[in-house]
Amino acid sequence: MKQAILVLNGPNLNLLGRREPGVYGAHTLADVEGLCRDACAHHGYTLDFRQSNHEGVLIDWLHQAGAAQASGALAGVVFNAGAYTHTSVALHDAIKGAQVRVIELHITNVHAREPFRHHSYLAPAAYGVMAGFGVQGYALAIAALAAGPPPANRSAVK
Ligand code: CA2
Repeated sequence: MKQAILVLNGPNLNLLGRREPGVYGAHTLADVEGLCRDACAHHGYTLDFRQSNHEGVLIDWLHQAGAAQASGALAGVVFNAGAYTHTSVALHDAIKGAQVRVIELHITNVHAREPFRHHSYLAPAAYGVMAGFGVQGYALAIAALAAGPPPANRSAVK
């Protein structure tokens, strides 16, 4: 059976393409799901694509993802945690606790934006970080997960 890749989207990303197109572009979240589906198919994975505005729901999904990765059913997670990136110790703990391979993803280059977006609570727990490539970053992150196991300098948890 094919492995899955889980793409998680956090708060307000349901507004993509409908507000602030000058910042986030014109693509909707449905468009992003389509490009993720194509990228997963290209690399031989199935796609599980989700969005929630609720921190606890995202935490539950990360826990489930850890179990699915441990069973061999899941290759990893591409996670755009939105503003929770900059606030959530709970999501940091969830990634570590679930021992799940997560690529932190941002559509924009958060480091070129307001100072409050420069810090990520998730990055220290993440397998990798992708930022600033627009919605194509989702396809690039899926390619990174498909590229295989982490190099030796990364811990087993990540
Ligand atoms: O660049 C990204 O992908 C972000 O994760 C997007 C978050 C922001 O808080 C992060 O700093 C960077 C915001 C997601 C909300 O998306 C919207 C889309 C359209 C209109 C309003 C918000």
